[in-house]
Amino acid sequence: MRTTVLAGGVGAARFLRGLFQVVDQADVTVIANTGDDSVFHGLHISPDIDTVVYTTSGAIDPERGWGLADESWRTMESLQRYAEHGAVTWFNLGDRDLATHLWRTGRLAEGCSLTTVTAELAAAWELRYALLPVTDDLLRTFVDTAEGELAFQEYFVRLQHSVPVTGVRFAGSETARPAPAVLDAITKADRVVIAPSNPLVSIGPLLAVHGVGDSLRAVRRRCSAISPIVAGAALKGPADRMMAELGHEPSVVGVARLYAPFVSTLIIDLADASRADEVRACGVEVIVTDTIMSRPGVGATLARATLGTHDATDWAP
Ligand code: FO1
Repeated sequence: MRTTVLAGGVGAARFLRGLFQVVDQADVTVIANTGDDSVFHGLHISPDIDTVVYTTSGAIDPERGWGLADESWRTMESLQRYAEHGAVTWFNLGDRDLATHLWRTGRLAEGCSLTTVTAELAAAWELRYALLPVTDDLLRTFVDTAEGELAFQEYFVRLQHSVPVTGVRFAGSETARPAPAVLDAITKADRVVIAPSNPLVSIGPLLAVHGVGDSLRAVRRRCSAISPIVAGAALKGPADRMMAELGHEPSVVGVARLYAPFVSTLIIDLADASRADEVRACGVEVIVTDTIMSRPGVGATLARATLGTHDATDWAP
């Protein structure tokens, strides 16, 4: 049984940790968002890929949800010296984490694809699942705000996602091709899961890459999604506010409307049980279960419930 997971950052990484308690890593492919990628100090940072790698290898800082545990910040302290000359000091790169960005940037400069260096990183962290960036080409998320158009990390980290968003754009999506193994990973999987990530800026960039949305549509019967919105609120990050700001109801019903073309089942939290019929009215089956993974054991239970939906599904597309 091959499982493919479409992933953003923290929520997806926590879901994967639960999934790997239930299925063999070797039977899983993860397609990661690269719209959050940025270049700081000449280094290529892939936050969602790294969050998935660090979380599933057990090295993540559990409080922050990004970066490594037991981190030190000497380089960032030293960088302050250059701040008045324009050095970016609001995006924090830990001393240990920097090794990942140095390695990635060096390999890309040697001509390696992001797919290759991501596979090398996953192997170096002793991960046995296939981790694929959605594309090897340039794909960058920008958001429209009252301060003008901002690169995603400017909005998310520098402004702490505190400003209203009036639009989202995925630069490069017109020409970005899916990375080599991505479309096969979707169409040949026995089940596809959209992880509990921000539908607009974590899953949105994946769907914007040519062929990804069409491939999901073609296997919709085998696709499910986990709502990142519980009782009208995002568990982490600005997904709820952003949905409201961009005209989507910030609820499981809003998530169902966004995902209905791509998934046949939505997994929603117990807190949203009363809205199950409204989700069904969007043409999507519903599974109600505990989805709040900060509680021990919930990740595995959620993974089991998610995969169970597929066992009960007629797999013909
Ligand atoms: N998030 C922050 O809130 N502040 C940071 O300084 C920060 C640095 C950072 C460095 C490397 C990395 O892989 C992730 C980092 N993140 C930071 C998280 C990242 O901005 C977001 O979690 C994602 O882009 C949204 O999924």
